[in-house]
Amino acid sequence: MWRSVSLIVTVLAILLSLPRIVKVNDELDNSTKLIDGLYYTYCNDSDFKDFLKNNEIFSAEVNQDIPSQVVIIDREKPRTPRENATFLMLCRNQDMYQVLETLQNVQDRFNHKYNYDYTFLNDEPFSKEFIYLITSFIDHGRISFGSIPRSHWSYPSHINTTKAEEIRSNYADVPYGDSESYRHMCRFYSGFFYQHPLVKQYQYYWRIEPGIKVYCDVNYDVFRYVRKHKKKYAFVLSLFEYADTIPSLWNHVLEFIRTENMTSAPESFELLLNKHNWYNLCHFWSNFEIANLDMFDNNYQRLFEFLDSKGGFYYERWGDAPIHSIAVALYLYKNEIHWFNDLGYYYAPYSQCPQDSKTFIENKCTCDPDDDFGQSDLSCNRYFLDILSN
Ligand SMILES: Nc1nc2c(ncn2[C@@H]2O[C@H](COP(=O)(O)OP(=O)(O)OP(=O)(O)O)[C@@H](O)[C@H]2O)c(=O)[nH]1
Ligand SMILES: *[C@@H]1O[C@H](CO)[C@@H](O)[C@H](O)[C@H]1NC(C)=O
Ligand SMILES: *[C@@H]1O[C@H](CO)[C@@H](O)[C@H](O)[C@H]1NC(C)=O
Ligand SMILES: *[C@@H]1O[C@H](CO)[C@@H](O)[C@H](O)[C@H]1NC(C)=O
Ligand SMILES: *[C@@H]1O[C@H](CO)[C@@H](O)[C@H](O)[C@H]1NC(C)=O
Ligand SMILES: *[C@@H]1O[C@H](CO)[C@@H](O)[C@H](O)[C@H]1NC(C)=O
Repeated sequence: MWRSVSLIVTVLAILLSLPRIVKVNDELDNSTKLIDGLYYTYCNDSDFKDFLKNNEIFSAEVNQDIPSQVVIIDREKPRTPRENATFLMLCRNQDMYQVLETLQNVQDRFNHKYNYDYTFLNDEPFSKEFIYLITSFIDHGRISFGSIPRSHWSYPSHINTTKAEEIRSNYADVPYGDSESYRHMCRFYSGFFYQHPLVKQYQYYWRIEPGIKVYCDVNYDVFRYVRKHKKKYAFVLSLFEYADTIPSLWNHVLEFIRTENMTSAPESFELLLNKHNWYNLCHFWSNFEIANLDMFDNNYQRLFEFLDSKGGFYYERWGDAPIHSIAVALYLYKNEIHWFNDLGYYYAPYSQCPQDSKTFIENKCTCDPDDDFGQSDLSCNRYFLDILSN
């Protein structure tokens, strides 16, 4: 008897803790409540504090298939017209102050003029402190916080975790080679981020990370640019992958191409080929991406699932950057790929600094043009641009 009561209580608790639309603020336009989650329209600091205090912003239950936390905060009403786009950042609660620094930079150089939304994802629920500080910092637009479903940040069932652990302990000489969470992160950014309900609210995203810098003013709407010019993937920096992280990747890609019965080489495929017709190790550096989520379509999904089934995210250390680059080379036309040459950008240890002095002065850049990684032999940009311009 007591056992069944406690079972019912447990089931009820689980049901109640699932995210669903909570009427926090009736003023919110119904049409903007597209997904299940906790919605709040910001009015002032004390009201916001009450909201955080009085609402269960995360459930204790970690759900396998849906996010256990979805919190959506609107800081602007009515919304000004803009592209269907968001900044996207994956980070941890303890990154909070570095996140603020990134936001200060992005707001100052670009977004105070355009008021694009921000979307934050985490493999754990965001803390109230994180949500409070970040929301207080961004005074326009929609700010979304969400956790990642467990199945999108864990081993798929075909992986032998003992074997994976053994491999990691012998991988320490490769950057992040011995890290388990880094592998989950790379797999998440390869095959899952675009399935997150918060990301699905949008058509375009600009990926940012804690610790990046934007070195120059961005005096035009980059999202408008990519839509108007039908760009699907835009980059700033590119480089060579560590061969040790992807020993079997290229073989699997070739096998995938055969199973897909692709008869002729895709137009952009040569971006990734060396003179022996093998992978040149070049990839777009994916900590910066401005892309159309349409590129993560059924073709992409088949590519990801095929590669995931080979186990290389765990038995090797495949990064999301080569995976995205392979998809770009397989599925996009050259004129859908864009290099933002006028952006100043830094992510440790490399930067892009505009070489054109007019751009540099007009956009108030603060980088040293001689530090531009695009000029280095370690960059693939010159090779890429040569191919993209033909
Ligand atoms: N929530 C969460 N975010 C993570 C975790 N590991 C990495 N990230 C985020 O994933 C992104 C990339 O992780 P980094 O550790 O910075 O990897 P990286 O230095 O960009 O990797 P490289 O570009 O290959 O040098 C960043 O936005 C991190 O904040 C994690 O365990 N949890
Ligand atoms: C929102 O939806 C509810 C119930 O579906 C309805 O009663 C209400 O009038 C709607 N509000 C607006 C602003 O459309
Ligand atoms: C904050 O907003 C709430 C709800 O609109 C209002 O009741 C309250 O008086 C406001 N508080 C302050 C300090 O402005
Ligand atoms: C998993 O890997 C370990 C270590 O390589 C091996 O001993 C074990 O037999 C494997 N298990 C299965 C089920 O294949
Ligand atoms: C933005 O794009 C997404 C994905 O295509 C779509 O579901 C959503 O309705 C769009 N939002 C607006 C406001 O047009
Ligand atoms: C490729 O061709 C083979 C043999 O004709 C066929 O069985 C298979 O379904 C095809 N694959 C795709 C993805 O079309």
